[in-house]
Amino acid sequence: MKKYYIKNAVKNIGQLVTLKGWVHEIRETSNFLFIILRDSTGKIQLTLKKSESTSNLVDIAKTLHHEDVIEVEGVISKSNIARLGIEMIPYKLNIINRAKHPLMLDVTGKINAELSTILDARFLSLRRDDYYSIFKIQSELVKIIRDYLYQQGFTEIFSPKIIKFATEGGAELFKVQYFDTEAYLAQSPQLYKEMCAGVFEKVFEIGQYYRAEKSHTPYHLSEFLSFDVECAFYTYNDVMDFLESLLKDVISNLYSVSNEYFNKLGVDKINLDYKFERIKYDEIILMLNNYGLKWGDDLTSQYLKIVEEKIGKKFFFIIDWPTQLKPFYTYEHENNNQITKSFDLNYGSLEIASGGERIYKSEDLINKLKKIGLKLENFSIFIKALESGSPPHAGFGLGLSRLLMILTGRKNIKEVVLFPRDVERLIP
Ligand code: AMO
Repeated sequence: MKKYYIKNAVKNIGQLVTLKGWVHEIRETSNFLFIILRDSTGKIQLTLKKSESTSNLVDIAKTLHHEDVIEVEGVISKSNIARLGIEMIPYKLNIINRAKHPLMLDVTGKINAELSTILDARFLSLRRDDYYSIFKIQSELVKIIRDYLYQQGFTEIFSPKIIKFATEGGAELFKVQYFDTEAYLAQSPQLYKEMCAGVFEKVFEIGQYYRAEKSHTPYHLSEFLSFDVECAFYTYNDVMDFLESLLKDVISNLYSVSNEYFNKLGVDKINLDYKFERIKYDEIILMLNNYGLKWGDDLTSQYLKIVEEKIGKKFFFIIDWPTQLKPFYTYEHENNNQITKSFDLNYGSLEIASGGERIYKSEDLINKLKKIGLKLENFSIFIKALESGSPPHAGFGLGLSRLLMILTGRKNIKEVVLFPRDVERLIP
């Protein structure tokens, strides 16, 4: 049976329709009973005039509570007082399923709740206008990214999430029992996207990855949503050009498609009308030379906050990182093996992506693995792939939820993840 959605009601003034949804709010005056009915497409006021409605209908309506699931039949009419300018005058009301009270959370958003309650009661907090808007924006964001990449000739890939060897550092791995052997949850699709770029040339993946990081920051999760790209015959400068135009295009498209949701959130649109600066790691060290940072140190968030104060809250790349700070697969500069052809993309102090040019010659990779003490046999299949006609290639991984945080003006990544996973949270 086809469902009739509230968003279409406005086109059907004077018609008799059946609506199904949730009781969002109830208000009673001496002459009227007003129910705000909500479905996934919007809200509409049901107006019951106590003297006119059949008493049976009013009696049923008086037993309703927030979040009861109901079905109403009635006529859509224009209204001078109802929000949206329309209302329904019901003549039939059926209760499909009652919600058990007290509910874990107030869905109207009038009573604020702690983040932990919001996350425990996700099935309810998603019904609030703000969280509903965030995840509608996320859905559009992913669709726009996919459309953009398909238009540009990319192939979407799906790499395994259960793997045998680490790619992004051994300390952050979740171990899983895999039949009678040990396996790990993938930290990124790194080596798989590289192997696929050796065939399809331009590949991407949007998927969840796992880091057993015991971090308690507002930007780290143990399961995070990553948007990965890898392109054969691209340099790291090509990839930065590509990432910059992708973000500019995607975000401006998102603002127009999801305007209604950004308005509901009341957040300002971020300005993208500038060239993303490419600042060398060395220049950042110089910029911070009064703060005790020395060459080779990682740029932790305390330092990045100082950089943000100096250059402002905007997108910029930090390029040419010291070799020891980047993963083993990152290419070093030909004329200086202390630095790599790598970058991070930041929005102010928050890193949202990192990437670079990859080692594509097997002998270079073998030397690198030996130099840093990683076991060659763990990478034997990847080395074979590099020996089988591997093109030069470059790519990036972008934390989609970090981008969503920036776009929706949220301070904690958990707000923009449906069912986040961190050190303390495994349920729901
Ligand atoms: P990296 O480890 O820097 O690079 O990850 C890429 C981006 O993913 C996001 N991110 C996270 N988001 C939330 N919680 C986490 N625990 C978390 N860890 C990472 C960040 C980060 O910039 N293979 C490389 C990418 C590449 O070179 O293609 C990689 O994984 O936004």
